[in-house]
Formats: sequence, structure tokens, C-alpha cells
Amino acid sequence: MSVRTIFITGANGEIGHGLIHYLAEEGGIHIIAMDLVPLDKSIRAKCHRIVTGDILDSHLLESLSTEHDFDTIYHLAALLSTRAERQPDLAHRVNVDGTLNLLEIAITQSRLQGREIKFIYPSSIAVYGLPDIQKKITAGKVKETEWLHPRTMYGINKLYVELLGGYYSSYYRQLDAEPLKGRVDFRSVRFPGIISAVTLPNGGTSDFAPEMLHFAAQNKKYNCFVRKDVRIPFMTMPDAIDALRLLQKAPREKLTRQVYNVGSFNPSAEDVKNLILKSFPQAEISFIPDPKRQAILDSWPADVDDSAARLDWGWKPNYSLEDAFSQYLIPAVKQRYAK
Ligand code: AKB
Repeated sequence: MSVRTIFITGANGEIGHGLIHYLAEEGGIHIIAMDLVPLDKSIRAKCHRIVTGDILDSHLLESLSTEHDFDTIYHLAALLSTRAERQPDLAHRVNVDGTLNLLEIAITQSRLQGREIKFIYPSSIAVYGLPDIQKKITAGKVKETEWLHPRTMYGINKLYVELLGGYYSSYYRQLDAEPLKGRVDFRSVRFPGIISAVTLPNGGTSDFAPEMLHFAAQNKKYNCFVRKDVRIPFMTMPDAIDALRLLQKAPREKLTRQVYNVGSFNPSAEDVKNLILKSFPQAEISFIPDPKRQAILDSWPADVDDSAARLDWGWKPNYSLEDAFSQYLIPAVKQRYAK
């Protein structure tokens, strides 16, 4: 069996952990994992090569690209929405300039190998910007082409990179005399908030749901920074990995878009609290909204229309809201904190 080489940036993040576990199981893959900080022990052994470094270091990326032939690049490194609001300049550099570096590597690789290089990019519901709560309620399930007026640095970065991906795959250097051999096959999913039983997110605005769960499992009091009626879409980490897996494997000719919504369920913050209380009745969870972070969530849709992903590449979440808690999140967090 020929071995494929897959490059993952932001490998130490939440999605990186899940993705590395999944790819290692699949077999026949050399994982080159890169992150700014040393890779977690639990995933080190699953990787062929570990690189501690910065995606802004184009020399480092170029030297990796001369040493390996990448089949697919999963570009996961990013500053999430809350952190990006605190450091907008850094966010722009990492989320946009860093991605540009990676797209350049993808182009170089496609040229050298004379074939398409897949570039899988997690975008976000943060690309949407609903002007007020009334519109958010009436908008219902938002389609990929609607309400694209993000109000956060992170959302703007994600939306721009989606367009940049389109440029690199269809119009890159369109005035050159010779057409480019090979190309970048850019594919993206707009993720909702993700809840993992294993890792906690860092610097996001959808973090309130996973934080509520992990604090309850550790018997820690949690002051939730949103109103109890706030509603955005969420999915479990295994379903998020499944979405990346399905999109990566989908035949090119089946894809009618480059960027797809994916959703699973969309509980209110109070629904999440009530599900947690069923299993951790002693949990102390209060709602003390932070009006500024709340305003960001109010601009994100209450739900997304993911019918294109369902039709084109068979997307279907494995967990409903109730199953996510009873079959995955609760048993796995209990096990995690029992150690
Ligand atoms: C964040 O909250 O910034 C992320 C996201 C929704 O993309 N989790």
C-alpha cells in the first residue's frame, strides 16, 4: 500500500487531536504535525514527524515542503474569535498571512508533484453577521450565501480565506502564459461550536457550552458568560472529524461548492445546562452575561442550512442533542475526570 503524507497545522488544538487519532487509525498515512507549542504526549506517537514552529515562518514551511510530498494539507491553526478580538493585529497575521503561506506551499507542492493537492480548511459560523436578535430569529436556518457581514476579526479572516481558497484553486496567476500544472483543491466546512469530551477549546466565543460541561464534571462552579436563551448551532468533536473526513474523501465532481455549512443541533444555553444537570445534579451553573461576548453570539445564526453538504457528500451527524450527551459527552467526561 502506498503511504500518503498529510500535513496538519495547529495539530495541538482541539480538532487536531481528534483528527490525528482518526488518521492514525485509518493507516497508510504519514502525519506531519506542526504546532506553535510542543505536541501533546497522547498524539506524539501517532505522528511520523513533529514540528514545533510558527506558520508565519515561511522558511520553515518551505523547508518542510522540500522534504515531503504532501497529499493533503489540513490547515487548522488559527486564533479563535474571542482571542482574535483581543489581539486583532496578531489574529490577522496568523489567520490570514499564515494561511497565505500555507496556500503558497500547496501551490508549490502541486507544481512539484504535477497533481492536485487537497487543502482542507475549517471555516466557521463566525463568517455570518446578523444585525440584531430579531433578524437572527426570523433568519432561521442560514444558507451559505446569506448574511455574510461578520462583525469580528476572526469572522472576517475566515470569510476572506474562503475567498482566497477559491482564488488559489481557480484563478491563481490567471494571466500567466503557461497554465499551472496541478492545482490546489480547496475544500472548507463552516463549523458551528464544537463540544469535545476530551479537550477544552481556547479563546473561542462558543466555549461556554464545553466549559459548562467540563466544569460540572470537575465539580467546579461555572459562571456562564451568555444569556440562557442564546442559541447557536453545535456539534460533537467526533462529528466534526467525520465532516472533515467525508469532505476530504468526496469525489471532486460531486462538489457543487467549495465551502459548506454543517450542523447537528442548536440548543439554547439553558438546554445545555439542563442536560448537564441530568447527569451532574450538583453542578453550580449561573448565567452572568458579558454583554460584549454576548453581542458576538447574537450576530451568529441560530441554525444553519446544511442541505448542500448532505446532498453533495453525504454529510449526516451521528449524534442528536440527546445522544451527544447521553452516549458520548457524559460518559467520556466522567471517565476523563475519574482518572
Ligand atoms: C469560536 O467560538 O471562535 C469558534 C468558532 C465558532 O468558530 N469555536
